[in-house]
Amino acid sequence: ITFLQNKNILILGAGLSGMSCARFLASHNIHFALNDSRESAVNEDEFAKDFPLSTLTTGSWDQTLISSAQIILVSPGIDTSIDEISQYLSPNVEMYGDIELYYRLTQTPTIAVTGSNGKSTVVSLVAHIGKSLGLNVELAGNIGVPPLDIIEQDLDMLVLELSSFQLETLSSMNAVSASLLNLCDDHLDRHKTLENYQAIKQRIYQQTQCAVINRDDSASHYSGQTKQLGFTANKPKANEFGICDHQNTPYLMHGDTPLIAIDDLPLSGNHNAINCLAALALGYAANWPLEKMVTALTSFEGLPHRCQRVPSNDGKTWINDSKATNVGATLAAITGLASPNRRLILIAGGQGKGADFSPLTKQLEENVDSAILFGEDQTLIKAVCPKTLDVHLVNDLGAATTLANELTTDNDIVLFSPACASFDQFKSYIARGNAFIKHVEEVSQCKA
Ligand code: UMA
Ligand code: ADP
Repeated sequence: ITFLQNKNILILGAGLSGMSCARFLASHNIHFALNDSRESAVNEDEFAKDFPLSTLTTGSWDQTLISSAQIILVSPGIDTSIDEISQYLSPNVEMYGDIELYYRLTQTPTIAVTGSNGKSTVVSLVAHIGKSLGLNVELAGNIGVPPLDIIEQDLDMLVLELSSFQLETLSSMNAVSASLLNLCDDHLDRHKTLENYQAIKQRIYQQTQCAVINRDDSASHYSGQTKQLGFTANKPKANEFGICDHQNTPYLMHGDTPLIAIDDLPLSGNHNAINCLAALALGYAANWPLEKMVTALTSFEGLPHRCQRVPSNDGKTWINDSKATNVGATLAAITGLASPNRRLILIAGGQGKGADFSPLTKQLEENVDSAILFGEDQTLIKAVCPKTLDVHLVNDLGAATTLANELTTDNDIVLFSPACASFDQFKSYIARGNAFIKHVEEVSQCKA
């Protein structure tokens, strides 16, 4: 901790990450300045009470604080390349995030996961498996728990979800195993190019003893010297994880050994079978017992807002996939739900974050009967819809749900998988998913 003492420390951002840094420093009697560009980011009286030795500045980025800081602890949501910050940084400043600080202070064994889609599902699966094995395991990172908040815990394993923003400032992690699950266009508004985004995600492999590779996605491959273990949706290599037919049913496999029928997994969709393989590979690389891990998979209940069925008694299947905030997630949902005998209506739209929507065209053509589009970037999605598709533009999610109800009858599937961020019309994907559930309750009751 001595490297933090007697330094000018500036925390940028007063959200979850920034406040965890503040609490940690205060618990060691180290004072700091906290700067948030938004007004009323924190309650000033509470701040003064909790951190009497430290200062709070809100409303704009403070040039004096930035230029005089020796250490800047930056929150993941803040783009430090903007002029208001970058041009005031001192040449000797050390700038990193809360997770880097955690690993400069502790050697907690870690399983780490990044990727465009499936991170939360895979880390939750790994944590569930670890707990089922009787281990002392905690989840942290992008899933919502800053690791500094649990630094005092003596864990058998920290299971860490890492966003590209968090990896950008991380270099001291030494994970037992780590995976870049997959990559598709996302966050290009900040990372500019897919190559740049991929290079940041690949940093995870430089900080692990075993790189867990998705053999089906070249962006997940790694050319470094680290030990590797692969997973694939096809026949696996010896000692790796994959999927094969066994007794005419698709099974998760370890090399030539069948592990469990995909139909016996509680999570539906091919992408979730792959998520299970990734979780098994990550645990296997940490020497967790395979047979017990497979048993643990069967009691995992899944996470809300990810291809989650919304209860209704109208004979239709309503699916809330509000967490699909990019094109890759929506493609996985359409592929997973498409059925030759049932009509599929897609509700999508929101903030596109600069993504290319054109990978949707083929799936829309093959598997979707109608598309209902709302939100800021609805016309960008409309532009990639095949000409033959029945497309409707509406103002908001309520209107989209009402129209979906009118367009459907018994046995049809309505998939709400937006392929976009929610921030144009909602506070978060959770608020958006909850709004959808409420709209479904209303419209399905109207008809009942
Ligand atoms: N802020 C400014 N100016 C800005 C941007 C932010 O002042 O231009 C301030 C905000 O007022 C706020 C603070 O910075 O007070 C917020 O910091 P933050 O946006 O980094 O958010 P945190 O609350 O610290 O949460 C972060 C992650 N947020 C982001 O990466 C945007 C959380 O991931 C994560 O759960 C948390 O750390 C704990 O690790 C959220 C997320 O949306 C869920 N992640 C993205 C995703 O999953 O797609 C990457
Ligand atoms: P993340 O934490 O990376 O956002 P989640 O597990 O929360 O991932 O899932 C986000 C979205 O991606 C959901 O819509 C989910 O159905 C979809 N998804 C989950 N796993 C995968 C995968 N392996 N490939 C593509 N999409 C996926």
